[in-house]
Amino acid sequence: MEQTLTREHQLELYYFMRLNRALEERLEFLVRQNQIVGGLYSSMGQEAISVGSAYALEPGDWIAPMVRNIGALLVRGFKPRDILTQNMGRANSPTHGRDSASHFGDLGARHVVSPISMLGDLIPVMTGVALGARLLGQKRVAMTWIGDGGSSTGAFHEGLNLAATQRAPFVLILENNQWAYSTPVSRQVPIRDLAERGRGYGITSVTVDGNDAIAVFEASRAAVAQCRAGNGPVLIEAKTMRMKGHAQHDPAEYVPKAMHEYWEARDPIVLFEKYLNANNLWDAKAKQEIEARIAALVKEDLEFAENSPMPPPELAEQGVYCEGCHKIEAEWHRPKSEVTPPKSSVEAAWKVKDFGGIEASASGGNGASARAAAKSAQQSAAAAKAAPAPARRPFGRGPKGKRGGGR
Ligand SMILES: Cc1ncc(C[n+]2csc(CCOP(=O)(O)OP(=O)(O)O)c2C)c(N)n1
Ligand SMILES: [Mg+2]
Repeated sequence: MEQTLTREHQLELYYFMRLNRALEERLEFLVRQNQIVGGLYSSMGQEAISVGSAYALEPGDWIAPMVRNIGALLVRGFKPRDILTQNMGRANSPTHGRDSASHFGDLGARHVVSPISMLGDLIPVMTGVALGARLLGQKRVAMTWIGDGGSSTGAFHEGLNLAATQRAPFVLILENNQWAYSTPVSRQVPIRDLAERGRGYGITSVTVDGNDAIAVFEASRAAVAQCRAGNGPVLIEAKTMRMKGHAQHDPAEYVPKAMHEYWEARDPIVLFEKYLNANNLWDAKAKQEIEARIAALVKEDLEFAENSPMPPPELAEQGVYCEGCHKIEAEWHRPKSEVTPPKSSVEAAWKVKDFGGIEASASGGNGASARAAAKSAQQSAAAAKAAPAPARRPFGRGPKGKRGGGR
């Protein structure tokens, strides 16, 4: 595939992945120091997915991260101090201490919709965001992430079907990290490649190595371009591994040792370092500079977070309902008259060519196979007629001829 990233871009990808990991390593220490409010859901080993996919978007596009997508938040411009204060429940965190983990967003400049805990629900929501942007005449793409487990929820399937039928400019990154709590993919879904789920809805669906940041970026870039050209949506299955337990409380002893080792040898950051070396994109000095920059930033922001106050108790009763705290206003990029009645109720712009019958469709199709299918259906109907009818008890009668208990 055509290489679209400059050396600076590639070093920036590395920087975000390393910052993602450095932050989560620090958060793990903070859990042990009892400084974290709520659970900590590590994305260790999955950094290439959050960073590589979010990096393919333009500033005006929309994202909705899940808990393992700190990397996407960093790409979107959030600072380590936002993530640290948020996880530590401090008054100056993005949610002012009201919520934890990466449960925050920014409907303003950064275009980040907050996560929804109910798995799958972000799919119809972000499809709606994508459709809303299209209605306003904006050329914007919406992206969210889902796990292998989350891909079995009803909302996943309903949302994806809506996105497909509306050709929404929507990109779904399906992080197949092999586990949903303690359930392996093989015990949850009867298929190996979860991209099949998107194909079932007629959506462009691809599978990529989720531990290869460039592969994730390139697949996402192509998906975003397809959406922007009006030919979306796209599902990208990124194969990876959840390298820690579900959250900090879970030692994940159910994970086979050999499986863990298999993925350990494919660490996305180590792989990317090898790639940068092999392509002479950096040297020891450049690596050292990035490491020093990250260490200084995390240290400074950790001090900031540790010195930040806890929220005052009375804050809990404020801001439950919107009290003019943010202005939500449509940003029209097309004349409103174009989409307001009576124009919206004009004659349908589409044509129905396939009437859906078993015979060859009006738009063409394989007439021979349709006729064969019709013939075989007729034959089974005739065979069913010839077979003796099964013995049946009269409806509503119990074993001794009394009336049954009803239905
Ligand atoms: C609709 C719904 N059902 C159940 C849960 C509880 N739950 C939270 S995380 C999780 C496992 C998710 O697994 P997966 O989607 O593979 O994501 P991963 O944790 O591997 O990133 C479950 C069942 C939930 N949040 N929402
Ligand atoms: Mg999973």
